[in-house]
Amino acid sequence: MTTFDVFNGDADGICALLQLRLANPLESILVTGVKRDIRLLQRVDAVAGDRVNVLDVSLAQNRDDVLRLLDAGVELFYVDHHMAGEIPDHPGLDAIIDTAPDVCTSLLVDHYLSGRFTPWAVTAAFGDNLVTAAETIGRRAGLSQAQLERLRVLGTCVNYNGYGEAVNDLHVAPDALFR
Ligand SMILES: [Mn+2]
Repeated sequence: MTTFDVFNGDADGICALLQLRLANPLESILVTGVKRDIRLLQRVDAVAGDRVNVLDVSLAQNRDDVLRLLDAGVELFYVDHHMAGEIPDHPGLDAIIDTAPDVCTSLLVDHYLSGRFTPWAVTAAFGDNLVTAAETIGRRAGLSQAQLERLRVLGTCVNYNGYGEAVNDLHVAPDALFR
């Protein structure tokens, strides 16, 4: 059984996966790319019994591959805040999708993990320019103004690292940055 971790190469995608892997460390195949490379699931060659975690890429944009993988017997865990379209009703799909404007994927993962790694969610929220949400959740978690400021800089830098035509354009490849 193989696990694939498919994630947007921006701060939100990387910080969402960080939270999941801090909670549940395991070896996985990382599938990611530049921030604008969102049709990531077409690169996933999973078979029955495999598990695919998908973070911060639109289900609407990956719908054909979601259906392909579900039909093949793959288990999908899908967390996202982009336009999803109709969510397939399939026992192999566990989806947490919320398109509210003050939510990002890492905040959804923070909620899913009951706030175990909130500083990473705060970092991602800053990266997605959700400043109010980042500060509110960060303060509630006991972070100081100085700590919030450091996470704001980190989230902003990781977010902008994702901009480029190809992975070679980036300062750090997103999978290397995750590791
Ligand atoms: Mn996002």
